[in-house]
Amino acid sequence: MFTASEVSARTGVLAVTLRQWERRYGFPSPARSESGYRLYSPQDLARIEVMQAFLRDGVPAGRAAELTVRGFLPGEGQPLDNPSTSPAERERAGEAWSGALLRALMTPDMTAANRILAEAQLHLSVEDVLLGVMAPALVGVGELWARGEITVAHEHHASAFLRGRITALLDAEGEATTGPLLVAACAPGEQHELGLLMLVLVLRRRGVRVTYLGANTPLGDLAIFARQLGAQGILLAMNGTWALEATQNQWSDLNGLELPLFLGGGLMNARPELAAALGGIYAGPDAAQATQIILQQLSDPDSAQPRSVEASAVQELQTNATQPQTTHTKTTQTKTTEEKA
Ligand code: B12
Repeated sequence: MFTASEVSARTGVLAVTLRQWERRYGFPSPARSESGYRLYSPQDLARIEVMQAFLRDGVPAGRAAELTVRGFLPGEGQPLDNPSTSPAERERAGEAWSGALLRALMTPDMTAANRILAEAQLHLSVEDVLLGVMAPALVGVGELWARGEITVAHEHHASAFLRGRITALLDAEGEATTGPLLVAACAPGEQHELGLLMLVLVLRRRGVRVTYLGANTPLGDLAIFARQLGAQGILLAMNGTWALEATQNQWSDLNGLELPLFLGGGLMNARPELAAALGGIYAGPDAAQATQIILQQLSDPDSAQPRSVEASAVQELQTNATQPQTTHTKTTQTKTTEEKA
């Protein structure tokens, strides 16, 4: 067995880094001496060297730890996560896991849901798991709910489970210490946060520092926070017309920030022109494309769409938004025909 300083001397990894990996990734998992000191086994030592090799290859720390813990070696292709696997094959695999995940969530059988996600994570990149497995399962949940085939309880349970899995991946990824700094929030009145969380994770994996605030964020408070942090940009999620009026009313609270304001989410995907009408930048339909657009914009600010102060698109949508919304707060049994429309 080796003490932390012996491991440091052999591998060059500082004791403080070893403790950080242990805390963040659950690896290495040293035994303890009688007096409480960490003792590393030869296997721990070997894994630390594998982790270092992944890091030298440019693999982000969270992913490197994930691969190391699963017993992969640098350069060793995984069945579906290597360049020789076609996007179509990865898509088909994602669809199969996504269907299985949806069934498990609706049963509900959380042991199966965990197993399916673990398998998917073993074979697909984190991005493919988020966008090809979890996101379609969530869309499936929404369709079942809208057709009155599942209860609000089923939807809440599935959302809470997936939120937990995404935040676990975020924790495992850890925070970069360099790189552009962004603040991410849901617009005022917006409760849908899972898509934005996915984007935060994808961006962090590209070395962007993103501070995540959460659902329903007043824009004035967001501005104060972004200024205090010295952020270089803001991500704002808007998924439905329910968030539009408050966002437009509070938009002037962002005046003077002089930062790119990236907009996305379901509403923006349906009406991309609203982003410029509000005064922001539409950053793309999903987390993968948004990441590219955001990185491009941060490195070349002139590439942004021109900002416009035309509010007519927003006003027109607000007028149409007065029609009744379906509600997740009613059970399937009590939904009226009008609400389902
Ligand atoms: C889970 C869920 C909820 C949960 C959210 C829990 C949570 N913690 O997030 C709760 C219960 C709160 C909820 C509430 C409501 N919901 Co809901 N909900 C859903 C559901 C099932 C999943 C949402 C989701 O996570 N989707 C998956 C993610 C991955 O997709 P995404 O959000 O589009 O994100 C991607 C991109 O848009 C982009 N992106 C996302 N954010 C951002 C931000 C930026 C800056 C950028 C660049 C990109 C970006 O990247 C993401 C990843 O690729 C959807 C079904 C669906 N089709 O999505 C319905 C759905 C969105 N809800 C719906 C409705 C109607 C509602 C309610 C109005 C019901 C009600 N009256 O109570 C409320 C509105 C609450 C509010 N004020 O926000 C409808 C919306 C229909 C419409 N007209 O738009 C849907 C589509 C269900 C349906 N089929 O009818 N909901």
